[in-house]
Amino acid sequence: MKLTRAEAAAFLSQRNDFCILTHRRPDGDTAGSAAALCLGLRKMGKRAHVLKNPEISGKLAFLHEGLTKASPDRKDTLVSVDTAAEYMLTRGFTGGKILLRIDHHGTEAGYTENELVDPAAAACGEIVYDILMEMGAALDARIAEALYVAISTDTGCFRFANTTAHTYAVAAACAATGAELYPITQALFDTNSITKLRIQSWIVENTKFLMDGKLAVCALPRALEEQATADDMDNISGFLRSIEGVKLCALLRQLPDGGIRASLRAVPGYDAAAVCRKFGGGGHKGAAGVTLNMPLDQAAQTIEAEMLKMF
Ligand SMILES: [Mn+2]
Repeated sequence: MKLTRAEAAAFLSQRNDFCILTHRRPDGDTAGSAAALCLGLRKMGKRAHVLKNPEISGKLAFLHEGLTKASPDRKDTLVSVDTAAEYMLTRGFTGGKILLRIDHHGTEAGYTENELVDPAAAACGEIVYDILMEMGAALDARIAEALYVAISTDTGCFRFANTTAHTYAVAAACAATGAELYPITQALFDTNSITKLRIQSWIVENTKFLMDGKLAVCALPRALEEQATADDMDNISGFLRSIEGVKLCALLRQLPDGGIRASLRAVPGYDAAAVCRKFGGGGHKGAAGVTLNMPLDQAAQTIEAEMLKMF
């Protein structure tokens, strides 16, 4: 069933025990949304945990301190945040009925009993904020930090085209709590490791540009990532899009299990999700992804051919 924000708030208000699920290769939005929802529910006197996500990166780990547990309890209501499909749920999750999905990915078919999916929200964190307000949960500095991580990461620090007045309104509400947001901005958006810069340098030298530089495709060999952390690789596909003239781009990476993950980015007027859907993937128009089971160079050719059709 599709729920409104008020219905989702009522759904959560009626229950007392929660386990919140994040997605694989967790980003700031899923990690921050889960932390904010967990903390907000606890403030309302409920028992809430985030299911431990073994893949959480060093920069995001602070969000889940003191909030996680290794497995859901029988009485827990399972809630997923920012997770578009069942197969994307965190590796720590071994099964169970998810009663509510809170998300902003509009491309996938529902996989839960109830869902609140709003593709107009730049970040899932914006929806979590709305629900907490509906529930009457006051923000505190820690909830504000978590929400700020969620909305700032999914908007590239309020630079992407998905940023709306509501995004800024949530950021303002976060700042109004007195939370220290600058250190978060500095750590997430204004700090680069040498490893990350070396990988970016390799990308500059090895990206294939087509259609007068509007289309860019880069296939990253696994060996290049061996020294890299999850933080080094975070939004590496956004780096390709930042190159002048690039409208639609794809960065392909070899996953440890042998698959190829293609991450696509697009400026308004181009649709990254439409390309990914052709191969069973999904996402947003501006940012989408798909996993392909074929050699790296073949995957790059396959994605490139489909992207060319967009021109
Ligand atoms: Mn998100």
